[in-house]
Amino acid sequence: MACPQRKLLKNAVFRILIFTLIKCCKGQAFSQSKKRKKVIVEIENIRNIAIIAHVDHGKTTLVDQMLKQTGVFRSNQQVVERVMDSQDQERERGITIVAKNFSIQYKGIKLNIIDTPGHTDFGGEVERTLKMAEGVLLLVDAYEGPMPQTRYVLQKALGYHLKPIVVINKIDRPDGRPKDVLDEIFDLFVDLNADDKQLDFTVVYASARDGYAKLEVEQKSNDLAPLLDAIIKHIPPPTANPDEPFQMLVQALDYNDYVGRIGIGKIANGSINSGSNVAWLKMDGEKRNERIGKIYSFSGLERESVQEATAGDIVAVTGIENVEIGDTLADANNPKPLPIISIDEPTLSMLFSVNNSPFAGKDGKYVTSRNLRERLYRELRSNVSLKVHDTNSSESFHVAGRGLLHLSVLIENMRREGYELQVSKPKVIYKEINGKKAEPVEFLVIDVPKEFDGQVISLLGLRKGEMLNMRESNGRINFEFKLPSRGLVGLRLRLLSSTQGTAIMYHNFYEYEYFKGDIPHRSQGVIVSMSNGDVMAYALDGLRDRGVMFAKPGDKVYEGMIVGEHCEQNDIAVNVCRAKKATNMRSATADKGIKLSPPRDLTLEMALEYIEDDELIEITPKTFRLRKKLLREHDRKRQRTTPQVLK
Ligand SMILES: Nc1nc2c(ncn2[C@@H]2O[C@H](COP(=O)(O)OP(=O)(O)OP(=O)(O)O)[C@@H](O)[C@H]2O)c(=O)[nH]1
Ligand SMILES: [Mg+2]
Repeated sequence: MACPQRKLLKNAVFRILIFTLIKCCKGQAFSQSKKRKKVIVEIENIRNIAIIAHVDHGKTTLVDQMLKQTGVFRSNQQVVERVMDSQDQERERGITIVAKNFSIQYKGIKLNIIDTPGHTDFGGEVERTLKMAEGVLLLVDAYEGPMPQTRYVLQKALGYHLKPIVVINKIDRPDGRPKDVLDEIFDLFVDLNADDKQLDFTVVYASARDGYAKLEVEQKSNDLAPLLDAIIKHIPPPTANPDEPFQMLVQALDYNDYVGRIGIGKIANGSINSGSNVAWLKMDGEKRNERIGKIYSFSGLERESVQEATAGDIVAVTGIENVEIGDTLADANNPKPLPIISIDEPTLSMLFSVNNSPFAGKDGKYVTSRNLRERLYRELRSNVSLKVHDTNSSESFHVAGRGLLHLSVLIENMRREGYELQVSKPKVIYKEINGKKAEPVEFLVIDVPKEFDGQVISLLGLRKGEMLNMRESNGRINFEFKLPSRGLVGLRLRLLSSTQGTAIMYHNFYEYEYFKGDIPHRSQGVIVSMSNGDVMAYALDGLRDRGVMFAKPGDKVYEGMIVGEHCEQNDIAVNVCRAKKATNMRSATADKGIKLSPPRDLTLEMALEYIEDDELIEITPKTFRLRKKLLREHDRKRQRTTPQVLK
């Protein structure tokens, strides 16, 4: 008896032990999963901030001073102005085109900062980077006050529930009006339906140029410490769950010859070690297992290789060759995608096609449709608000962007890289709303001396502009209009010429509204070359009364190339290569005595605004030329007489 009893007891004790063990484990697991959900921690030693503003309100200048005053540069280091504007076109045009990350250390806290562009055409850059931040510095010029792009970027920041600090910049300006500007900013917040918490924003007054900031206009200050302190105090630290599986949304890309493609983003959860395996979750739903290479953390303007990075920090990772903006990198065992960034749609499109002019292939390295296609699709990887589509012809591609500058910066980059191409007149992108045709409408601000108010009103009236507001101060009038985007084409040129160059004009996309009816086209025709050869001074002299020339003696032209603007409505074809009969010397310099007015110098943007539907711009690495689509006068005449099918 004793034996079986002992066996039973042993069994019972064993069972109880197992049961307790299972319960314990279960309990622990349960409390761990409970803990996992609860552990949302504030990463106290990090702040992620985007600097946003209207164009030229001083973002990049403020960045210079932040870098200088927090010891990123050596004391004797020679630093160029606006150091973040590192691309060629950024330095030449004096504007920021691409948003960029850097970091500074202040009082033991790492500030990851993003300098963003202020120009409306690069709004997509602001949108793509805002999700990396928990707060924004909204810079507003102490004289100009809130402008169209201030409204746009603030609206986006409020939409993402980012904490704003308002920085009224350029308070060194003698014409500054910081108190009024603060009222205007407050009104803007109200207008954008900011909630009570958002309305309770902190205000800092600053001179980015002179490197100081203060909390009251009357205070004295020698440095940016009040602004940096305000950032630490008011911008919330990132919150994340370091114990959750790793997740990071790729929000920017970079490339380096040694390591290849680099994905940049904020680690939303968990942590990652260099060389570890991750799941690469593409936007189209595809999932791949990959091994990441190195991890870099931002340190000043440099990137520092780190072994491990944790939630809340903004990092750059290598090793995933074709990673794209919008992809998620996630824990290999528990892969979950993060929400994709939504970017406003493009409003303007044009056709990019292979150069087929008589001068094609003379300057360019990349001239084929394959070259063109590959380059355009490559651009999509980092230019988030651009769209490219094939057309029925293998020679042409639809390229859509957020404005003329957005597209012309791309064209200019391609030209510098050695591409040849032709582009057509930019067209706005129509939509259908409630079964009716709708078009993009811009919010437009024009500032002119009082004596030119009549010109502004009549110019805008012709283009279906609708005045929203008109304010007079210091002898200038500030107009606010709603205007179909179509009406912008050529407006800047006309406005400047009718206000003796004194008008200031800013616009940005407002919304889609029902089609507003026809807007008159270019009022003048063009002068077209009817021959191939060198432009002769003698020939231009004979054409003085016919209009303004774009070409000058010695320029090479071809039949169908546009060489000037006709003073009347119709186009004319002329022989600009005609030489003096007596000498018949076909040399442009032979006509020494002739004094011509200087030709009209068009920039690429002016040319894009200028051309009509039957015209193209031919772009090569060395130059650009305006041309008719149909080069022969005979073909153009035939087209004019062929009845057009009305669409
Ligand atoms: N007087 C004065 N001028 C300033 C100040 N801050 C910037 N500027 C000038 O304003 C101009 C534009 O400055 P940026 O720093 O390039 O402006 P931004 O906001 O980065 O411009 P985008 O990136 O193109 O939108 C430059 O000529 C600066 O020198 C300031 O505090 N006072
Ligand atoms: Mg800038």
